[in-house]
Amino acid sequence: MTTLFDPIKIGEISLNNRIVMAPLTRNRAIAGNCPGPMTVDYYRQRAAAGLIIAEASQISPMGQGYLDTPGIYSQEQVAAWRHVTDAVHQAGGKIVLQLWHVGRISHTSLLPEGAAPVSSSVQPSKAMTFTRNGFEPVSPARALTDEEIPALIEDYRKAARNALEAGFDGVEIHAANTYLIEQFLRDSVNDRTGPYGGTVQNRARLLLEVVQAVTKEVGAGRTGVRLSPMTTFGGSTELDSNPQALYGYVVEQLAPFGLAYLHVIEGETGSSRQTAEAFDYEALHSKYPGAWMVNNCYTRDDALAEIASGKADLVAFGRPFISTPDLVRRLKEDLPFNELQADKLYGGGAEGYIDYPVLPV
Ligand code: 8OZ
Repeated sequence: MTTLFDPIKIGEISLNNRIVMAPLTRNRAIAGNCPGPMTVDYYRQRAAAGLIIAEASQISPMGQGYLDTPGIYSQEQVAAWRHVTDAVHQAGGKIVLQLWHVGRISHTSLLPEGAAPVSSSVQPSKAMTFTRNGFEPVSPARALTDEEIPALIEDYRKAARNALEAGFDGVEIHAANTYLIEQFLRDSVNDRTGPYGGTVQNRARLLLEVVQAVTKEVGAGRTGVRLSPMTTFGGSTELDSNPQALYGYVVEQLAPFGLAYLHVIEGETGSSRQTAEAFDYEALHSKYPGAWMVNNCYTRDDALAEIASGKADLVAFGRPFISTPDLVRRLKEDLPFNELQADKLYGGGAEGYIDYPVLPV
């Protein structure tokens, strides 16, 4: 019987176990939106994960939506990330980078020359973002024109190339959690006409063109995709009118690429796998033959059962990995996790970042 602790090869990437560190925004980038020395320690401490998905990193200055998040568009950033990937590899781990464009979840104060955020439409978002002035409502967005889409896809391609140059084992395309690609997927946000709006096929076009460009650049076996069919972030983004049909189509279209993995956040990100409106994740999985990663509030027991039953190939843990650098050992030996310092999640220094204790050997 397969367990959480067994190795697995996903695409071109060989993992020591099926425990994944989820991508986690920590807002500790330094000048130039580069990961700094503390970030090297943070990921090195967690390198026993089968796979680390490094935090969402903007593919361009316009892709940023929160203060002090790292980027993957400049050579300075590539050089800074190299220290992270070297540290993780020296510690025996594997690490991919999450490619991020926030779309409308941004604020003019974070964007070049105070530009308005871009999205599929001008539909307002109720989301808040974190800026130099604390939490603020996001700024009104403008709709990208169809003519601007090739340059956007090119930004994803270049970011993927940069990630591989920085030593990452691959990339994850962030198509979840209310950000730009999801703003094209869902009819609650996307009211466009033309090739990127209207039908499910048209709304999925941006994601599939990004996947095409990125897989061509770095190989499908080094590319993952993340989806969150039922996430609303407390209602800040409405669900699609028919999530099962939308995400069913998306997964069917992703299947032939032969990706390293598909990463599915079940339910409401960070709070519960149960949602008021039901979603059939097994039906979604039945359309997808490749490695299937599940995420969202999994306990040890849940994760062990999920792998043993074959319902998933990989289980991602978020907050437990923040508080407990030696999470793999604690899962293996069934030892309790450290307590999370929730007030230290976003921004700040070493405290609540690289000072969580590990058990003595
Ligand atoms: C929390 C705070 C800021 C960003 C996500 C990238 O939810 C994020 C994020 C999470 O995917």
